[in-house]
Amino acid sequence: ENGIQRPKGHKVSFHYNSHVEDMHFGKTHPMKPWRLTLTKHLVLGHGLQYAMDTYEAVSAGTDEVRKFHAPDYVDFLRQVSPKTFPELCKIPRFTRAIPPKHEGDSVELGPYNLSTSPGADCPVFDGMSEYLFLYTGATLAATHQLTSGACNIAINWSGGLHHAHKAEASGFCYINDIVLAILDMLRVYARVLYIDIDVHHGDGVEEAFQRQPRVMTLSYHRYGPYDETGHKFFPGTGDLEDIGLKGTPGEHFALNVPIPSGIDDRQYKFLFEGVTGRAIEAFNPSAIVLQCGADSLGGDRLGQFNINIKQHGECVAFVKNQHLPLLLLGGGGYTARNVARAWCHETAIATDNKLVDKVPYFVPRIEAFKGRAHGDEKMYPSFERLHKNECKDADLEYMVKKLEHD
Ligand code: TV1
Ligand code: CA
Ligand code: ZN
Repeated sequence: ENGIQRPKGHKVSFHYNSHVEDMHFGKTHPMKPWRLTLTKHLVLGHGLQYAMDTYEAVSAGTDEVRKFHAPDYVDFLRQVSPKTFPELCKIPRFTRAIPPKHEGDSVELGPYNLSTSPGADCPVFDGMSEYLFLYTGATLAATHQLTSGACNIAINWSGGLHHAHKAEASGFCYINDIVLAILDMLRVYARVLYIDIDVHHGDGVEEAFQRQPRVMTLSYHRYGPYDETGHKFFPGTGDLEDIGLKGTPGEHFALNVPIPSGIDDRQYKFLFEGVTGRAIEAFNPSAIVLQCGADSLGGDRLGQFNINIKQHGECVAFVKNQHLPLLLLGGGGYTARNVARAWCHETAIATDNKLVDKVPYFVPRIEAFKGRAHGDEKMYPSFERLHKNECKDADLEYMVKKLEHD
């Protein structure tokens, strides 16, 4: 008996297709779809499927993806594979989309910022097309459950790919499932608030709605020089001054919270609850989309924050407590065991369940999960590399004041 129960007073739907787990971006690429296998096994191991309606996702249709993306880009993504890539690159309609070469570029770029070079952020890999349309299909199915009133919270941990542009892949993201979801939600809801706790700036979503007062985008992210070399942390946008496109109705409907490396639980809570609370008060959204990128956790392979699963989950709980239709999406997260722990913990939060410290059922292939499932302060033993910049309370206070003023 694990005590898992259906939530009282609201319904949760969970959207997934195991086929996404089999994908490989490349040997050394940080994005590992098998983190979703770990997440699924933890969710099932705890019995959380009994607390929600679970749905097997089907692929998004070409027309659905074209609601945001350029028709030629969608055609390219439909057909692309390592085998077809060289031939597709020769078709004039697609050749036009090859970005100009910059000096010192280490990878050879093809159309739409896609590449078959080993170090590419957006590689062309086997099964890629199926993968893209599947994670998008899962997000759209989750969205439909919400907009039809079939549930109050819908979850797709395989979605949340916030960097993709209209006709360009960027930062491991090819199809912007978030933009597609919000566009669909706008048919039903007057105002949609998008919140992004991935360690990277949610630039693709912000850009798509920068002229739009019915969508407020709010991203919390690492911002500033990456290290001593002066390179900026990806994608380099999301300054405090960036508040939506000036001179359009969308001005003041984007919010950005740039954060130095090393921010801890207490500081993040102060920022997140202060700013998010004020944004909700001012914007009065009809529904919320929360991108739960887990690369904001301490110990992440790419991230530079120092927050625990406990605080990451408290962000989800805070947003859930607004009692608005809520779409929960994944995103980044590059230390797979922590990603799975966080998203399983957050599935429990969405369904009003508390997890026990041991996975109650035998779960194959996750024998490595000997530790606690969540909330373990001692989970990240070494933070040396995280404290290159100090995160000062005074700076954070200034930021909240500034955002309140705007
Ligand atoms: C192949 C193999 C690709 C090893 C990419 C880290 C790799 C990175 C790799 C990597 C890596 C980035 C840049 C590149 C600016 C670009 C899902 C021209 C060890 C939502 C995307 C980060 C984050 C992109 C996505 C970033 C998300 N960081 N090893 N690439 N240069 N790209 O800096 O927000 O989490 O790192
Ligand atoms: Ca973010
Ligand atoms: Zn990220």
